[in-house]
Amino acid sequence: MAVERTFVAVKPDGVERILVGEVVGRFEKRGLKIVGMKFMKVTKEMAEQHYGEHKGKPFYDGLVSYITSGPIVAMALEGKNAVALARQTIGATKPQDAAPGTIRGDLAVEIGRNIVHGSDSPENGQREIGIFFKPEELVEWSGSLNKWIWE
Ligand code: D4T
Repeated sequence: MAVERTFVAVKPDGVERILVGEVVGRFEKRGLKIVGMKFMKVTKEMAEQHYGEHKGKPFYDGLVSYITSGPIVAMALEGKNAVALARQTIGATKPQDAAPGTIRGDLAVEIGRNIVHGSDSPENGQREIGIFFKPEELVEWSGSLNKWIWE
């Protein structure tokens, strides 16, 4: 399995609810390596680029105003199968369908307040990291625990 990168963000509701540490900790403990992280406001232009595939859908305007309503924590995470592992840790989009033990299954109620975002493919991971990070903001480092996490 190839090493992948995925874009994960703690959305404004997660920040407002003081869940940053809880959410970031779950990815760290899962074994995903942080290679980029910043606390930031999302501009309307970034939101429109990020959620371009949803333009025209009934929830689009609400989605853009929600993601731009307050600060987020943007992360680039790296690991074998990082996209699928992060999505599994996050849980189903609709919190009522998300399994207990997942972030949304444990902490969220509404689809429009679902705490966290994770890329849905390695291609989108690269694309979304490119929207939120400049290349020099990404850090290459070899975690000393990697040999205990990856075979
Ligand atoms: P994100 O992108 O936030 O990780 O969500 P998912 O990958 O799990 O889900 P998605 O792309 O289908 O939806 C993006 C975003 O839109 C919100 N949404 C979605 C909503 O408010 N109402 C809806 O009916 C749907 C389908 C939630 C996540």
